[in-house]
This record gives sequence, C-alpha cells and structure tokens, in this order.
Amino acid sequence: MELPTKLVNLSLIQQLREDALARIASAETKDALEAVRVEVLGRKGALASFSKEMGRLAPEERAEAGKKLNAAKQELETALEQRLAVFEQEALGRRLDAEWLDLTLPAPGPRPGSLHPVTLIQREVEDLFLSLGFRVLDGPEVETEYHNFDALNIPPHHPARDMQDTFWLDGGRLLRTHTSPVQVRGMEQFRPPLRMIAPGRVFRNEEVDASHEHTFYQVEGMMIDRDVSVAHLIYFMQTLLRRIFRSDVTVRLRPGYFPFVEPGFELDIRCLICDGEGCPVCKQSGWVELMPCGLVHPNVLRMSGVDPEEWNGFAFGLGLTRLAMMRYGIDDIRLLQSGDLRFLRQF
Ligand code: FA5
Repeated sequence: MELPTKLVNLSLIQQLREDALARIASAETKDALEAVRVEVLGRKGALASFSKEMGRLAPEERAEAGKKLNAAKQELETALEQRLAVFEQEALGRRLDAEWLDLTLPAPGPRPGSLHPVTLIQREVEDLFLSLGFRVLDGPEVETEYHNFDALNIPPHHPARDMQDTFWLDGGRLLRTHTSPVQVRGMEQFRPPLRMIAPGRVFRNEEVDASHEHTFYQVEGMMIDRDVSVAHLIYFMQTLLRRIFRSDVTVRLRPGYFPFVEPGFELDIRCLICDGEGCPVCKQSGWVELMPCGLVHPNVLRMSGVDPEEWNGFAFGLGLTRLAMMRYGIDDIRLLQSGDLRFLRQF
C-alpha cells in the first residue's frame, strides 16, 4: 500500500481504513489476507507509519487523529480475524467431507488364515501313524549334547558330528540337529514294545539353498519289538509314501551311514519338481534325499536301557519339509519360511 506523502490527517486514515476493509472482504485466500495484515497492520505497515507522523501534528489534531487511528486498527484486526475464521471453517468443512465414513455399512468379514503346508503334511503323517498303532511324541528343541549325539552312538570327536553342525548354547546345550534324540527319550520313558513318531523342528548351521534351510522339519519314526526286520521298515515307508502321494512314486534305497543304525539306508525319491530331469532342488541329480533309515544300533538300545538280545527295531528320519515340497511342487524351500502371504494363501 502506498504511503501517504501528505501529513497524516483524518481523511487519509478514513481512506486507508475503507480500502483495507474492502480488500479484507474480497480476499479469496489466507495468503491474500496475510498480505493485507502485513501492509496495513504490520510493524512497517501503513498504520505504523501514520503513528510515527503523529508527533508532527498540532496537539488538538493529534488527539483526534490518535483516536481515529486506534479505532481503525481495532476495526481492521477484528475484520481480519473474522475473515480468517471463515476460511478455517470452510477448510474444516472440506476435510470433514473428505473423511466422511458411513458407519451403517456392514464391516468386512473376518479373513480366515490357512494351515501352513508343512503343518498339513505333518497332520497327515500323524493320522496315518496313529492308525498304525504308533504314539506321537514331542521332544525339546533345546537339547542336551547327550541326547542329540552321545546316546545315538556319536561320542565326542566322532566325525559324524561334523555332518550336523549346530548352534551351541551355554551349559553344553544345543539346538537339536535332528529329531533322533526323541528316539532316546521315547525309550527312556516307555518300555518296549514301542511304536512312536516324533515330528518337530530342527536346526543346522548350514548354507541355505533351494533345498536346504537352517531351520526345517523332520519326523522321526521308531518301532522296537521282537524280530523286527528291514521288511517291516520298507512296509511302513511304502505305506507312508502311498498315503502322502496317493499314487506310486519312484524311490530308491541305497546304503547310508548313520552311527545309530546298522544296517543304514538312504531312501531317495525321484524328484517330482523336474520329474527326474535335474533341477536346483535335486541338485541336477534327479533324486531327492527324503528319508534315511535303518535298524537301530544295539549300542543305542543298550544306552537307553533296552536289552538288544531281546529287542530290536527300525528307525527313520523323514525330511518333512522336503516331503511338503515334493507333495505340493514347491521349487524353493525358502518360500516356506518367507512369511509371504501370497505364497501361503495357496494352501
Ligand atoms: C538325519 O537327520 C538322521 N537323524 C535321520 C535318521 C533317523 C537316520 C533315523 C537313520 C535313522 P539327515 O541329516 O540325512 O539324517 O537328515 C534327514 C532328512 O532331513 C534328509 O533326508 C532331508 O530330507 C532332510 N534334511 C536334511 N538337511 C536338511 C536341510 N538343511 N534342509 C531341509 N531338509 C533337510
């Protein structure tokens, strides 16, 4: 706003007041309003410079001009506040319109989850073995060195310990590397004859790839009775595979070494991801190691207080996570623990 060149007088104050009121009334935005405030009421604004001029007026004019100036200032301040309140009211109205909720609409229904594919397979395996007279046992994930290794005929410094590198905890405890310690706990708790399975999570300090995880699931199986033979073992394994795959799958049995069985075998399944052609899951071999097994070593029976002269038995360690991969055609084990709901919702 132009500063008056003439000495301040009543009509100049009146003119300034009217101009400013008109600008306030027609301001369209808060910014426009702020500009009027700065120009008229601000520290360097028109009213301030009028005030400075007052000293140059004759005393009788000064009193009258002072009154007018104050009245104009108050009037303009009030007009600014009122106009600002209008803007704020309009902004609030717009926000409430945008945030409007229809509380009478029905709520979205609950979104049911689904069981993890490993859990689905575990339940099938449990149902089958329960129907065959086996009991389902549980064992601790934090194990003693004795149960995980020594009682399975793997003394300290035995090279077989290197095959199952693990996470050691304080006090000689460790995260179990397999479900086989539950064999020992089963024999300690129950006298033979004994049929048991033990599904559970196991841990290994291992490089992760398409078919290896550091945390995965196994199902241990064991039957202790009189005159148990490899024929019994093969019968139960065949029954299991038929039930899970609902059709014949190609398997091969080859010798395998585990200190807690004698003789020991590896049961491999023809890779169902590539149909034996070779892929990252079977490491291009066409076969996937699924279920090592064998007849329980007499030392293992003896250490758990079972007389090997009277009793013998078979044991197997099924790779449950791999079984789930074969059953559902999952081509990378890492998907199972990814927590990715797009993957999990398919089951
Ligand atoms: C064992 O763990 C023995 N305790 C199995 C056993 C039990 C043998 C009873 C004899 C008698 P192995 O380390 O091979 O064996 O593991 C068994 C199965 O677990 C493998 O065949 C495979 O299917 C699965 N497995 C092993 N390592 C991994 C891994 N890193 N990720 C996913 N699955 C694995």
